[in-house]
Amino acid sequence: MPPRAPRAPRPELPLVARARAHADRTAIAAADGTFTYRELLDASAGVATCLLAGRADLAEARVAFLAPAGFRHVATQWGIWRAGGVAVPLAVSHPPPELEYVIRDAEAEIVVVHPDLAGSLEGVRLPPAVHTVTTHEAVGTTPHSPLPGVAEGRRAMMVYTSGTTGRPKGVVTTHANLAAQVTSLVAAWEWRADDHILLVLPLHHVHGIVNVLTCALWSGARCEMLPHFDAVSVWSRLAAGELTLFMAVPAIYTKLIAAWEAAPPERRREYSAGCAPPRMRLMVSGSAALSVGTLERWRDISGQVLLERYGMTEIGMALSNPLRGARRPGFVGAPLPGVEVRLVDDAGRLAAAGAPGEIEVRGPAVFLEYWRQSDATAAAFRDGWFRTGDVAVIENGAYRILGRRSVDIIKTGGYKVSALEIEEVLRTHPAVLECAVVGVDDAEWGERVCAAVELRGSGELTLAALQAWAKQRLAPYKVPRALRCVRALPRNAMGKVMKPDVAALFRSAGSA
Ligand code: MLC
Ligand code: AMP
Repeated sequence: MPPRAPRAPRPELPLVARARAHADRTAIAAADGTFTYRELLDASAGVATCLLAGRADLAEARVAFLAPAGFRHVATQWGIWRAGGVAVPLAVSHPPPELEYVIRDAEAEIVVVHPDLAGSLEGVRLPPAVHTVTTHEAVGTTPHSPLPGVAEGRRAMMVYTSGTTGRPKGVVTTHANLAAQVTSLVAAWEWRADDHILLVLPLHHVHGIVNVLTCALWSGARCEMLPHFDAVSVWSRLAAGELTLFMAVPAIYTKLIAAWEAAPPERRREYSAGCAPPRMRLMVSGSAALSVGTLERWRDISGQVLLERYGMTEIGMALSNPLRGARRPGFVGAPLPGVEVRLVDDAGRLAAAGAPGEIEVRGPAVFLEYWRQSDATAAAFRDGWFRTGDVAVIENGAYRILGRRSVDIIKTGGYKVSALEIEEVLRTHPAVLECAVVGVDDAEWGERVCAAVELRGSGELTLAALQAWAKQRLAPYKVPRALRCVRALPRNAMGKVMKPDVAALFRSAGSA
């Protein structure tokens, strides 16, 4: 019998292969303990074995998971990847209807849930075929090899994002997309194994998942996690003087500034000293526009000039101020390594020099597709370029974001929400005949979600009652923060609601 040809080596994900080189370094420090890369490799192999349940490969089955930031969250994410599945992170803050929507839309085959959050799933009507498992069972499974090889072109993750049409869409990224997003930032911001970052962002969006967690783990760095954002806890970790990196949305910097201002002088000195270079080497802001006032106040407090960058779920990060060299307040810098960016006019022609245009992005970091929405995917691209819907201008080589093409996209606290999606839910309230939701500029949150409502008959509605009702149905950051009950919404001659006039209702009367 002729000798058997040696088997081709199974492709191992670069993130996993790289972790082997850092086996004894600390990967995660969180409420559930401090863990090395070796422990992460072992635990994620256990998760993969559990999810596979005897199969050779999950073959891109979607695995939704609901776990607080911590070791088990990360071990589950890696375990899904190592088993050949698609990781669908669920938001710890979401009420049952939002969780159910994602689980059903993604057609998740398995839901992994942390026991502390099992209550959140109680109100979720899971399709009968869905199999649930706890993070503890999964992490505690004895790993057995071999795990499947996972080629880089395969689907890796689905993050849900709101758009101008319909309900949130699953943004599908491949392992190659994720690697491109990560390597671009690792190069631009010079991530290294002795970096130590504090994660305070939610783990159902790319800012937390890619820019903080995955960049850290790709680099052999230490990712320390807080279960949720709390300004005083963040300041005390900064004050300890151990961190080298910090990344957050502008609303978080605003809250940190307020907490610093509320602290006694001695504490303020400790807080500020903890941000001092060279140990703290980079503080980044993104996901929403950083006001020059916040940048300047942060510089006064911390001595750090925030690096502002621009990105999107579909593309990872596209534009960044430089790590070395001058950072221009009010600007988001230039294209990151491996990312092509252009500005185009309404007809899709390159914008004239100095003229505003829509940002379009191309490159290996750009997502594969919206899950099961081929029309929306096709509409999102023009000649191979992804259309972001954001408008910018280039001045002296740096991009400045001017706004968005659609009034129906709101950014609040760094979260993107769709006015239309909120309106659709509000219309199901028994007292609401018609409504219009707008984002109103706000110094603390960037924009606040505000709702103008035409009531049915002689009904009454208070903001508190609407909020209590909406919280059961919508993510907390989609719940309206101000309400105006009007006899008739402002409409044009065609009967279309005029959103700028709706927003004016809130500006003129203050918020409440
Ligand atoms: C909360 N509150 C709000 C609000 N969110 N009020 C107005 N607008 C909002 N958006 C109120 C609550 O009702 C509550 O009020 C109080 O604030 C505290 O609520 P909380 O839920 O405890 O808030 P907190 O945990 O402090 O949340 C704030 C935050 C959070 C800034 C930490 O919003 C956050 O984590 N944002 C980051 C989102 C993110 O990661 N985006 C990246 C997407 S990816 P009361 O009266 O009840 O006390 C992306 C691509 C890219 O954008 O480029 O990165
Ligand atoms: P998301 O769809 O949640 O990924 O959010 C992406 C959107 O956030 C972008 O399309 C922009 O509108 C916005 N965004 C991200 N970074 C910035 C920034 N630095 N300045 C202004 N807007 C930003």
